[in-house]
Amino acid sequence: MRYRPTPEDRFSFGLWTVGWQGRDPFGDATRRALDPVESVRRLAELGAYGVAFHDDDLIPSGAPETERESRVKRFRQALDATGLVVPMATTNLFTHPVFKDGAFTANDRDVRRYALRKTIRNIDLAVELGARTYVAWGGREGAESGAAKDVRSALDRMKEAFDLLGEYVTTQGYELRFAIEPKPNEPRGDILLPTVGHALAFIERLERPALYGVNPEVGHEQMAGLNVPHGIAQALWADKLFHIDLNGQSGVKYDQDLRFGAGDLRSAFWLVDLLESAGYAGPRHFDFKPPRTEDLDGVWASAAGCMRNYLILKERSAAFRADPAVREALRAARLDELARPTLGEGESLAGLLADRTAFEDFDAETAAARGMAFEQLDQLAMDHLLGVRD
Ligand SMILES: [Mn+2]
Repeated sequence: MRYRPTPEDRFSFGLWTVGWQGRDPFGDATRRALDPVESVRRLAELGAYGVAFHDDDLIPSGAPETERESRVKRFRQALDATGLVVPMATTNLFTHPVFKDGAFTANDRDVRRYALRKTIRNIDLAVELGARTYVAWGGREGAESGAAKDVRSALDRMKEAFDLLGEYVTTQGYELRFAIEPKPNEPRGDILLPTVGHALAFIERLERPALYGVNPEVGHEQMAGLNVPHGIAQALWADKLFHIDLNGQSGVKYDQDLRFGAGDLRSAFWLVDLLESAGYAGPRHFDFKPPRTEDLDGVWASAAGCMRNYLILKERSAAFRADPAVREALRAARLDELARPTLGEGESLAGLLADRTAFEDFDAETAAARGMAFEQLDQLAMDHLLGVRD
């Protein structure tokens, strides 16, 4: 069947996505709680290959050790029975009121120490279940007012936390890398490390930068008004795209977490085109929330829609790249020129400075008059996206 997902597509879902009960700031839950075992079974049936979890998705906060063990055992049995894997896990550092001022950057030192211990405890479980990526979304690392958070001190504490986590996985010999997830706001008024660019710059200040990458979420970058494929491309360029959260968002507004392909469809098309052409090998992870209007049938329809839309866009992108008219349009738009180094082979800065054709004799008026032919190229993309190109 066309657009039928298989484990080779590496689609994964968080337990918190299909398991979201529809509680929002204005209304109560509209759906019953889902047993993680049921989610694993349904996701496997739909063609997913992986499932991700926060510690608290699997084990309620404060549960006694015996309950923890039995819940982990049931979950592991469901994984074994379905063949689903756990590529990634993360920590809930935002639901319990103790995290109201953040976790790694909470002003209260005892809260920071508790957050680190909670994270390390779940890292052990993540590794035990086979995860190779540990996502860090601080959630409430931020502020609503100016003097409440000394951002430079908070970044010192954030660095301290990540350096300690890096030391922990290194000394344990774990093959686990961290993926920092940026978000500009919500639930805090402003959140630290708000965009992919902020996170990439932060990582270079850590003691073991190779251990850390980013986990960009489509909607989060759009909430900041940014071009998602551009941010992802820079993460790929820096060799830091360790994981990705795919979903849908319509512009700068609250975090919509729509299914992938809903919201900004053109951005989704260029994102799939980028991931596939760059050879991104990690999980295609969906971090979405089936709208609270839906019953459980709607939840599974929404999850299936995420994967179906990815596969449709993958097919559309491949058709776009294979079209001879597109190849010609790419040449007309001089993408081949962009791929050429600005200096000639073996040429040095001195060569550039000595080259009169580069400046003194350069005819800027003629160069300025050249059309870039981008509109024709973009219309071809539109035709392929809409499926109207023969
Ligand atoms: Mn989101």
